[in-house]
Amino acid sequence: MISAYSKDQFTNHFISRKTKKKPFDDEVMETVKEVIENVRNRGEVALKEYTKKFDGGIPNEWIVSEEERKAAWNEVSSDVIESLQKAAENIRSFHSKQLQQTRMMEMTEEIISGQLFRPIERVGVYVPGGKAVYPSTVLMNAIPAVLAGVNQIVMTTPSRGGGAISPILSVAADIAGVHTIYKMGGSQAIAVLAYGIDGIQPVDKIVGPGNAYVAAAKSLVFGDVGIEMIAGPSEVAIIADETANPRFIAADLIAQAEHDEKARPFVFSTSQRVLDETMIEVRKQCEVLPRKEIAEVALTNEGAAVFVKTIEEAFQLVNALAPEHLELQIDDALAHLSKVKNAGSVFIGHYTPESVGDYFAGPNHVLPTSGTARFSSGLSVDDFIKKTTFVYYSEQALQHAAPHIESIAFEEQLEGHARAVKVRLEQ
Ligand code: HSO
Ligand code: ZN
Repeated sequence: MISAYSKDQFTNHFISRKTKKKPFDDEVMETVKEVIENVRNRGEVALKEYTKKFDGGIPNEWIVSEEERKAAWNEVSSDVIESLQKAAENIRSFHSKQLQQTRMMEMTEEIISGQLFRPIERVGVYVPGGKAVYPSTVLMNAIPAVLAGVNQIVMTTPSRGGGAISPILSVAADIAGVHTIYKMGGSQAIAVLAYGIDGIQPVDKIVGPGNAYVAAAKSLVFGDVGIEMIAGPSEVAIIADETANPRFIAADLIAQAEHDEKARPFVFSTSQRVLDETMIEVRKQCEVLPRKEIAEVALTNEGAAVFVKTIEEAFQLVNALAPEHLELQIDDALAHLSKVKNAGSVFIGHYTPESVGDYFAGPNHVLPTSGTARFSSGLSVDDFIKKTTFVYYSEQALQHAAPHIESIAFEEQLEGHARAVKVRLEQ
């Protein structure tokens, strides 16, 4: 079901930037442009029209009430609540170590310089509410914002036909520490987060996943607000050697493939036997998978199995691919970690499936996709922090620096810059 690719075929098909697909097409972009302009110009009236059309009904209030948030807890089983709380603890613990204090770079009598760390004031977390309802995504997006000290964290998710939102998303929002929840979805919700409407203030940064319409909307409002990234289809690259268990590899490829039809499951192995047995296992395990239809499409259309001569060759390919998730199902896996140059998150050894990280271990599951791990990182506390630099010079320090500042200023033909120094020293 998964196609075999040679090293070169894989490179041409999956790594070459020329063959890379866009995350949304022009038609989606045109529709979304119109939605955003309408919400921007006509406010709540337009929001109501689109909500009726796309969510199937208009809620009485845009904001989820305290009573509704309390009631949601009775609709979720206590086991699930306990699991979400444990996961939240791990995510909190991992991310709290990312926090940084205001930093001094230089501190003498004459010169002080450093960096101030300040949280973003208002953050909006978009959470899909249709086919995919992921409370784990609420935790992953909101907890780092809470830890960063963001003053107002709002979450928005579509109502179900104008009624309540998904109760488990509401419970996850409570566990994470989300302040306000809106019952709005789609590109119209992104427009409201970016520009506000009467009674709803705009935010400074929007994070969270969504379909092509939400992704297009985020890319359009970027600049007026911050966004964390535009996520493409989810990927896993598994490096497997002779010691790998084909049942484990198959299970992890399928876990990736069940996300959606465009998800990309890749395996690179130094053992043809492991690859062959993995293919048999994939078929077998797919048979009894509830989301079999989706997984099969992804495995068949997007998947790849690549035979490599050495583990080094596998790392070369993977570093060029820069996958969102990388699994090392190899002997003494930890010793190979230093070979990873480009990857969103790495899962080390035979007993660390990606699911550990998707839900529980603590690292974030919002990760760079489509090769963007070459230059960017997964969501972290840093995404909710601004770093403001500061500098202090005494009169004496300015005197010492003056000739250098002046000479560069003259070279740039910015006489005014030189004078701003001179005027102070002439007194
Ligand atoms: N694998 C997804 C995250 C996720 N998995 C959510 C299950 N729920 C992207 O990293
Ligand atoms: Zn997942």
